[in-house]
Amino acid sequence: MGQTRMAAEGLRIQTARQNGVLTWRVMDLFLYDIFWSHFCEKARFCLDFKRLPHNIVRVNPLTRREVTGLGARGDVPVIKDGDRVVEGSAAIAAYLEKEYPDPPLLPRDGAARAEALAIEKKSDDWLGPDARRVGYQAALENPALLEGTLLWPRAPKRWLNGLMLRFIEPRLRRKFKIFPQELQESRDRLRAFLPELQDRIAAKGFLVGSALTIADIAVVSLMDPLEIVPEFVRDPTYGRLLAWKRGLARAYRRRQRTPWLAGDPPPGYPGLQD
Ligand SMILES: N[C@@H](CCC(=O)N[C@@H](CS)C(=O)NCC(=O)O)C(=O)O
Repeated sequence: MGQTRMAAEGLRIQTARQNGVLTWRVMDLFLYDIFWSHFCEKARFCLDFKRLPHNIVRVNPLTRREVTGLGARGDVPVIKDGDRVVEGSAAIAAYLEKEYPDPPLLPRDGAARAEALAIEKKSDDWLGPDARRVGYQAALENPALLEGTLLWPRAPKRWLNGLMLRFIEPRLRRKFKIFPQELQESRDRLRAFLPELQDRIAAKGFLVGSALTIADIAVVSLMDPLEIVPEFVRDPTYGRLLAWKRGLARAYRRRQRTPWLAGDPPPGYPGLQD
């Protein structure tokens, strides 16, 4: 499918040649997004990889009314493509692959495809939530890391951060189960899974086969909160994996959290860098 796309004053038009017929289609693809969410980054990465022009709708993290208004549960990411609403990064990746197959997120070979999808699933089910849990724990211990996202970075609003933190901390802990036992389980799972991933990239620089797949997109995006967790980011055991993640993210021009390698916390969680 040959495609050319152009954007004019927010109206995006796609021409696609399918079966020799040139069709025009107004691109009204919307991503409902919270900019520091690593699951949203996974969806953004897929959209950008497929070079799909889209509009970003910023979701209020406290009310989520932009997504509940669509009939969605409230989690992000959500996309709306015409009148189709798709919730969750895995469903979004699968939808995009079906509707906009070129370039592909999945290998052609059946076994490799299954492998890539299995890594994506394990990353969605565990890596994403585990990295988020240990990431928020580090941030709650060092609230400066929350400035710019959940807390205000500048006075005078900044003076309300203590109050705001007292309001959001118990909610965050309940929502993402940031409690001692769950934290320990997350650390244990990460310590088992990260070396597995590290072994996989050794051969060809990608998790499956010799090209980027949804497995790489999921892992690179969902690992990102670990950049602010000293016990992972400063442990040389994971050095090769983190270097791979940073290199791939840079190659695809993804924003990443500032690694907290030494000294004071990096300013602003997630301290996103280009
Ligand atoms: N499995 C879902 C997970 C999405 C998810 O956990 N999203 C978080 C943001 S990172 C969310 O919206 N949580 C609800 C909330 O914080 O209220 C996916 O792959 O999209």
